[in-house]
Amino acid sequence: MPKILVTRRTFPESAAALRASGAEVVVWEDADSPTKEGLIAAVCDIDGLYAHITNQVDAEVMEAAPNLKVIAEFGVGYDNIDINAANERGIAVGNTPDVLSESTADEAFALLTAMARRTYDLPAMVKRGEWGDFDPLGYLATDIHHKTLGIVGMGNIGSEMAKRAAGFNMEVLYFNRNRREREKEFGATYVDSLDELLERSDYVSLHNPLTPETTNMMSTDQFKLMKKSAILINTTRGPVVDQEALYEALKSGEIAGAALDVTVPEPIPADHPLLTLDNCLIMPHVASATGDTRMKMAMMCVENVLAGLAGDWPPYCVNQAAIAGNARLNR
Ligand code: 8YV
Repeated sequence: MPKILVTRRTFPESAAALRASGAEVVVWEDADSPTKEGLIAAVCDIDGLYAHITNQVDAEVMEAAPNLKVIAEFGVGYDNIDINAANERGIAVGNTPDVLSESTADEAFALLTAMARRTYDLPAMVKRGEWGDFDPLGYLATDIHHKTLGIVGMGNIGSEMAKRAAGFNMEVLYFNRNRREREKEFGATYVDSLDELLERSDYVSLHNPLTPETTNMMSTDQFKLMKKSAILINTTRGPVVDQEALYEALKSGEIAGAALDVTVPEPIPADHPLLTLDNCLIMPHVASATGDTRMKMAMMCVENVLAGLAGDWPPYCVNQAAIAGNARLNR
């Protein structure tokens, strides 16, 4: 009987679907994610791993799991998995693309509107009883319509962000490794450098994956290029932004504000300098966290892991070409 480890609690429906396959299913029910040592101990006899962002699935973990055939990541980003190590071992890796694009863009756009129209700070002021007399120059916000949104990374989530911006009469610029045919659907304009996008945008929203090249992609020089009135939105991965440089940029007024769904580390400690700033809004990495979307993601993980156990490619496989191209591996 194949064995599957699910490293966080999951929906009853997804657990039931895994068990219905006849596999033995172990769900990590602890309040905290497994530590590295805990994960290494738990994977020794598993065939399938249903993993989450808090698991660093590296070569050491894979070495400890000689039977491992498939890893199903709960998320579209899989930077927590060492793909080269998986490729070398013929371990198929699946993720959950597309189903979370709209929810993630919804949240990114909500962060944009919260910063622009100050729904992130004024309600708390009202609750504190500090709503003063009417003042034509008081509580001023920033427009969204007819402002420029710069999207970095025009994949599925970036495209959904562009659609939302079009509905708000924004001008949309984007920077991507390749120019996208889909730009016509929402009238987005391609710029061929990040610098140009940063110089021209009133809002900059990050949607590119975390890779060695994009680590600290946004740092002191990039903040200097941005308008002093600009707002940064990050719903991708924390390490894409150099947080010390961001703190300095926000504190000195180099940029006007930032809204982050993702940080380094996660959770961000309560005494982190960014949390002392009035112009920084931080959410606890929840862009995909709606009940409907998380359920769809869970069921995609089920499909991925069960296909892998059956010896098939996971339907949402990220390393099929790499493994299939390696004659040494006889999957
Ligand atoms: C998840 C995400 O919440 O899909 C992603 O890449 O960051 C989020 O949807 C996260 O991966 C939790 O596992």
